[in-house]
Amino acid sequence: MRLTTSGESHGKGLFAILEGVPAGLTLDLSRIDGALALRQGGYGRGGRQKIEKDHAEIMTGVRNCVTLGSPLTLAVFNRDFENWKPYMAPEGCDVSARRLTRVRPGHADLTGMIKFDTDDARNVLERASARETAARVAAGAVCVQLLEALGIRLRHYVRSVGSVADGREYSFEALQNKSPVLGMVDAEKEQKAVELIDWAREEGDTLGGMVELRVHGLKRGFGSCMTYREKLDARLAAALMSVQAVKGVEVGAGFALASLPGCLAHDEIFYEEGRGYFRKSNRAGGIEGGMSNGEELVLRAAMKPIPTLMKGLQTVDTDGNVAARASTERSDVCAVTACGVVLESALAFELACVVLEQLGGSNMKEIGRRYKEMK
Ligand code: EPS
Repeated sequence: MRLTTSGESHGKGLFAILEGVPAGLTLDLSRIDGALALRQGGYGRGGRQKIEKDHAEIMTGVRNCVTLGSPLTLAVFNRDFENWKPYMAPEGCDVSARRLTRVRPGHADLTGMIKFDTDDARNVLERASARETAARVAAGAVCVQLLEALGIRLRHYVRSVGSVADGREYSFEALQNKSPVLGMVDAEKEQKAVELIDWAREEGDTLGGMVELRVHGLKRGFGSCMTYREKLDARLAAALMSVQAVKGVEVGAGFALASLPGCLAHDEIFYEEGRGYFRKSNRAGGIEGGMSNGEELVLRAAMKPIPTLMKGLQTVDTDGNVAARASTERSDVCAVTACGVVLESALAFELACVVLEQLGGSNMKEIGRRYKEMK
């Protein structure tokens, strides 16, 4: 499969073209808008989400809710474009208004201005904005349904917000009970996280956090140890790192493994007649030698705090190169809950790519048959 997204944060909309979706996949279209609504949610979001009510219009590739095998085009139109038309319209607009020159540390503003040779960071930030993730979530919701048709299910939850961390381990089933407020499982921790977000809002500050993602039902043997490009962990990590504001990814016990002796770091192998090979632990996060080993996939991604702080960090105004406070209009205080939805979408797309590359096939029937035949 191949996914291209396009669109600016305050332009006409965000668009996704998803090529290579097999024919014969029945889609529940309401689940696409459901995922978009979840992406807009989470305690700590800013003013933009009050303006938008994201809806994906399916322009191509689907007939009577079933995929045709042709490229899917999904369009999420920006309601806010009405307000931004005078400054964003492709057909002509006032580019001297809404300039951004007090560049934000942590954002694409400064490097983007130099790289793309512009004296207005607006030309860069419009695309660098996490608003782009609406298109990725729309496409991801298709990929989630493709994987589910094979019996592969994804779930995620928020493990930490700022310094409030939930260190417990949860079964895949337990993740069903995460809270709609922040997407955490532990209610007490979530309450503390909500209080921390309230504090950050008052301070004009922002908060990041950690998301854990799980994949249940993936058979062994996806990815390959034979070439570095095919390694499943490398591909999935790259997919998660591609999400705006993500600065770290780990697989299984990840960074903690570096400080453990080998006897505590690996998952010993057992065999029982009828049950086959099994493990009593999953520190590898379901991936050994760059291949799925049949255990649940466990990945974590760390999101940095959003770089638009209402209190404005120290920076330079590129008009005259004088010291200034970084630009602010409105911002999310914390978007870790939304980031979780985006991460799951990015994971679903990349995993669906891996699965389809390995199984081959043009329609869901033959792909389903081949997946069933795998051990
Ligand atoms: C976002 C929309 C944006 C930001 C945020 C995510 O809308 P606006 O710029 O109009 O407020 O709220 O994007 C950023 C964090 C960013 O740095 O650009 C969205 O829909 O997710």
